[in-house]
Amino acid sequence: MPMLPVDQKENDVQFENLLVEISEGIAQVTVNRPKALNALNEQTLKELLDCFQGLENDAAVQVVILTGSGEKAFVAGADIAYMKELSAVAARDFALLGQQVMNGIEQLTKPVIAAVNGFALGGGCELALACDIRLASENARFGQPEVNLGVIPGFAGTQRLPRLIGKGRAKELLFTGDMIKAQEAFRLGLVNRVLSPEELLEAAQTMAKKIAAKGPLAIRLCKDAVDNGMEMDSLKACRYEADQFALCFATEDQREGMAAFLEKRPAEFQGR
Ligand code: DAK
Repeated sequence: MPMLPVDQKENDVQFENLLVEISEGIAQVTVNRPKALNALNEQTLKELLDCFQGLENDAAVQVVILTGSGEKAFVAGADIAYMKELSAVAARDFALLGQQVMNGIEQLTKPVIAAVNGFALGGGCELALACDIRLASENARFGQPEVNLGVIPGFAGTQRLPRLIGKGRAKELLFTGDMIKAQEAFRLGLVNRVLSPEELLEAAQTMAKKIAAKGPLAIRLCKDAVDNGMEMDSLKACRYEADQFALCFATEDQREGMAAFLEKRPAEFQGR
């Protein structure tokens, strides 16, 4: 990870198309290409890959918030100007890079909250889908408009969207390319909550702080149990959960959490 410190804040990291601020265990990553409504070109995807690898390795980071800069867009998609002239081979490389980014976010051992502050279209919707939790501002708009451009989603939207909202609803969005409002996304289960634009980041920070106060190893194992368990049949998934549950008993945090409850005091988790 290019750990180039920016002027004032010690823990912040500098990229061309991302803003990264780290404070009190919470990293806020902002995709910052407002001129192109934060569309994802190759450079931005590479930076996201580097950034999330760095956050994975940074023990001080417990929760990540992902958002877009400006008031208009979270991420308006993969960069159409960049993609227009791609050869089939380059398109495959681009799709693989994008999938690496999305998989890296999904498999991060720390929770990632998407704070969707405007357009989340195509690759932008797929980026939000790779996050663990989605909060949306009232002006957020979601859609998979790839078919309007003569292509299909390339960053696993055909896979994550049906897993999240069901096959029929996902196919409607994927086949029509329709853009839906935040409230409709909420109704479909695509987002967890809808907030006013002014409240969005504050709500994401509040949620992140609440999660960061828990045992980080328990959160990590919980995320792992949900994500991996969802890909197994139910019997195997329950056994997998039992194994992850057992692993908690190898941690100091489990002893601390239970002792704190019995001693009627707040737990002080150390992530060990
Ligand atoms: N890419 C590049 N530039 C974009 C962009 C995008 N996705 N979206 C917006 N922009 C740029 C616009 O071109 C415009 O630039 P200038 O003309 O000012 O230079 C600027 O952002 C402002 O946009 P508008 O002027 O269009 O703003 P409006 O408010 O009028 O409209 C909009 C906002 C979000 C409704 C509109 O910009 C729009 O429809 N944008 C495109 C949305 C879209 O179709 N997104 C999906 C992109 S396709 C794959 C890999 C990946 C993918 C597929 C396959 N493989 C390799 C297999 C993923 C594909 C996608 O994500």
